[in-house]
Amino acid sequence: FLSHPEELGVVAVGFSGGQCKPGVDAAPSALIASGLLTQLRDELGYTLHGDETVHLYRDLVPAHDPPHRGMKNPRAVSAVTRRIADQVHAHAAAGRLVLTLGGDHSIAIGTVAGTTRAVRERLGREMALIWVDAHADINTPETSGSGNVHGMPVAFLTGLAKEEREDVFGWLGKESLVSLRKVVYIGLRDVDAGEKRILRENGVKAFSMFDIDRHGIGRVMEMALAHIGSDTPIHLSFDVDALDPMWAPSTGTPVRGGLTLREGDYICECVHETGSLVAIDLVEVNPTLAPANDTGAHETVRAGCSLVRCALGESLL
Ligand code: 4U7
Ligand code: MN
Ligand code: MN
Ligand code: MN
Repeated sequence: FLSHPEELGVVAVGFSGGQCKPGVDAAPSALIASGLLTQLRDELGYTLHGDETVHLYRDLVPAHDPPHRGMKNPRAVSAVTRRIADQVHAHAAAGRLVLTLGGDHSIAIGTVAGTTRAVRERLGREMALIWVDAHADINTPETSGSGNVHGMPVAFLTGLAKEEREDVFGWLGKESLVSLRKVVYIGLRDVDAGEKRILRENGVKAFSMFDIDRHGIGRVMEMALAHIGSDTPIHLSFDVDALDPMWAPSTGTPVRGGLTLREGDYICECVHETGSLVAIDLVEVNPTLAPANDTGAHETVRAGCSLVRCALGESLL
């Protein structure tokens, strides 16, 4: 689906407004400092587009941003994700693979809106979305208990959550949405009651940790990709908290009983192997959330780099 599969558009997003813990905005610099982009260029042979500057979007964050429908920082998250959608769209429209380094998971409202629009324009097709996460991130503003938008991106991206006001996600038009039938979850283990109802009522395809234990990650990936169908462009949105805190402790909402690093890498390898990957997000790495003198932040960054390299083909012999 890419006219330039060896060209990588990189968008580094230092944004944390989709949740309340500072520090997740420091992830892109930490990932880049640990050599991720150099490895992609020198070892995997990608041509990188976009500078290594981490975008902070300070000009888009309003001074006064009171809650709307219970959402926290609604105007800031809306304006920043709208800008990200344009950045990602520009790369995808040029036929490049897009790598976005977050940031909290609210930024996927922008990344997925950008790719889905480009895929529709360039190929006239619908895109599939693989969401690897401990959480379903499908709360509507009304079902959310926290008001944190990083728990709502899938609801906005599938049209389950709608808003008229342009400055609070009203800019998301039909062309930016993904069909719920094309969403597949992997790694779920902390899903709110309201979210379970939404998943059930809409028959959303989801592979929880229970399914991974029952069938093994190999069979789960077969079933996940079979659901999407071959010959469908894929956007992979990887929340590092899908990994067990043993591998990725430095994240805002860790949940025990998660994927091993090897299972996470395998998911990324399988998606790479399809040849249908159009974009990947790596989100929710928070290098500041580690006990002092702990190696947790370093390990989490290393795990994140490994996931990205696997999605971009490092394991090919
Ligand atoms: B993440 C939560 F209530 N569901 O809505 C919520 F448990 O992007 C967590 O997956 C959301 O890290 C987690 O706030 C968002 C909560
Ligand atoms: Mn840039
Ligand atoms: Mn999560
Ligand atoms: Mn998430």
